[in-house]
Amino acid sequence: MDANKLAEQFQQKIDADIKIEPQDWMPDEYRKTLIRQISQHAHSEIVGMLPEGNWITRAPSLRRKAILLAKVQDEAGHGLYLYSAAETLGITRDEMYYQLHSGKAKYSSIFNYPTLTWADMGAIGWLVDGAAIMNQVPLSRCSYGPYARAMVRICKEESFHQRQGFEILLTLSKGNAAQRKMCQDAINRWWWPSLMMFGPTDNDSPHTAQSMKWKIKRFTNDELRQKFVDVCAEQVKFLGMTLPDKDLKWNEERKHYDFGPINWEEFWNVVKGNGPCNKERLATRVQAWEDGAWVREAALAYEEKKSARKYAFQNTAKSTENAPAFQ
Ligand code: BYC
Repeated sequence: MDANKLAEQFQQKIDADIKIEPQDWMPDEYRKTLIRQISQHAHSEIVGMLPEGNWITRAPSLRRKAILLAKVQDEAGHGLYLYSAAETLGITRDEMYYQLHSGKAKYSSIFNYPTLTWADMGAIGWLVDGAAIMNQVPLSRCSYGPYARAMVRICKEESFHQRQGFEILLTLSKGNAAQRKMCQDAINRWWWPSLMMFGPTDNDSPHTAQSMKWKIKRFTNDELRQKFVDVCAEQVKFLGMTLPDKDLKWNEERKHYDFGPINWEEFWNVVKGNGPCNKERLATRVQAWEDGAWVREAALAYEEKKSARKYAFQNTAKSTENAPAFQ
């Protein structure tokens, strides 16, 4: 069948909401887009462990420590499901790790900001995981089967993460003046970077139009950002805190909140590697990879020894198959 006919049938499947599976024909650009997005997403989960991992030893109670530890472990799991989903498209895990460790791959801008106080754990859970859920629930309906299925479990866990973050902030918001101040300060610092997580405006997003046509994305960057603002503008009231935006105002005509301008210069600066923690995050990640070399080598050596033993056993079994039984 010629390429045009295949492309036409492919789009018809997408339009009919039929999932694309790894063995199905797909345009090269669809494959490339998915590898790009899923691998960036996987890297974000893995690098995303660092800002919070930083607070595990300093959590204010055993309960908080256990919860934070579980959350950070969940993020490692999300990274692994996503690397597996990307592997179904023909890229190896080693290639993806190489891209991350060499600084060639992108990961979410949000993880290049520092976590200065315990309240940041709350703000990350509420805002960062909240933005992640807003973006990822529609991805569980995306056209590529393995990505969509990975997102189902990820979203369930993200929703627990978001609640635990909100609960940290709620506790602080009911605390003393210093705790309330810490809570407001964390919200102030994480609000704008969280809005940047949704990516550039639709006019400046080179990939959105095609990804919408392929149903990789089900909503545009601006649509998701607006939904997020609308939700947070209401939720912040329960905390008795404010969002750091003097232009935030309900617009009765649009039935949405209006909000102030995003600092896109800051966003691109962080994406290009010049945010407050880019270098530190990458160096920590590479160090963790190097520190883990002995575990990978030991696992490989064990596996080789196991297969050598199995091979030797099979050969022995074969050579004794016709031998007379012992009396
Ligand atoms: N940061 O045309 P666009 C998490 C790049 S993890 C850095 O809109 P697209 C969590 C974009 O890659 C959160 N780069 O692209 C984990 C592109 O560059 P390239 C991660 C960004 O792909 C632990 C260029 O800008 N979530 O939730 O159509 C703890 C143009 O953008 C960013 C995902 O990865 C950014 N914020 O749309 C807690 C979700 N934004 O590739 C939480 C899956 C844009 O051309 N990904 N860029 O060099 C997506 O939904 C989409 O990839 C995006 C961007 C909406 C992020």
